[in-house]
Amino acid sequence: LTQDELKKIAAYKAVEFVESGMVLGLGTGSTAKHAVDRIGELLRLGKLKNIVGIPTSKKTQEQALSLGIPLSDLDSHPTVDLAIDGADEVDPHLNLVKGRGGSLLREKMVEGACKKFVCIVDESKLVNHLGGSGLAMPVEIVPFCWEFTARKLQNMFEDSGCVAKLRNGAKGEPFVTDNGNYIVDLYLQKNMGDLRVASDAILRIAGVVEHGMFLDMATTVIVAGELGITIKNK
Ligand code: DER
Repeated sequence: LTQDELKKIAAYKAVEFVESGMVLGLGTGSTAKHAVDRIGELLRLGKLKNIVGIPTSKKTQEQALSLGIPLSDLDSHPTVDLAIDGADEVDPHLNLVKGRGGSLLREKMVEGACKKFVCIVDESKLVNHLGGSGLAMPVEIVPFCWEFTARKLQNMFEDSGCVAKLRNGAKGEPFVTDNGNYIVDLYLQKNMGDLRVASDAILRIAGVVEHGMFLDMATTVIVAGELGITIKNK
């Protein structure tokens, strides 16, 4: 099975949790894309009714619109019944790294407003410790004096061998999020110790908007692997 086929299997399994009448958080990324497609298909077939989608990015909003999924926002629906979204890393406690697709702020707002957050991944996303795999730990920051903020982040985790890099777009310009902010990716040589301590320290930096550690947020993680599907509950 290809990685994308595994993503689709996990996504379709998560959509089995969707009931008619639900207010749904619609995730962002290649795994969540399959879930949104499936929801659109079930609505078209009449197997799901009265769904309201709360998109976690402009990209997902466009996809949902093209599928005819009725959309709204958190102002109108401050409580969301169920969110389905992917992740970049999942640790044994169901803590996540998200944001390598650049949508972490709206994802965290929507998923933070959910009664249930079902995370969908292929088995390659499972790690023992968040942020220790040498891949990016995204932090959304304001563009104003971004270097000042990036340097503070890098220095904060120098013991973990941290390198902070501004994320660039296709043409080498700074990547700009849906919210008009920049993203600094933190590359760590080893994990950042106590995640809650690290999370609080990052959020205390004035120029930081939000980071990609989703701690104690997923209620269920659906993992699709070569040997089948595993469902992990909090
Ligand atoms: O950017 C995000 O948070 C996405 O959910 C991402 O982390 C997962 O994307 P993928 O499903 O394309 O791997």
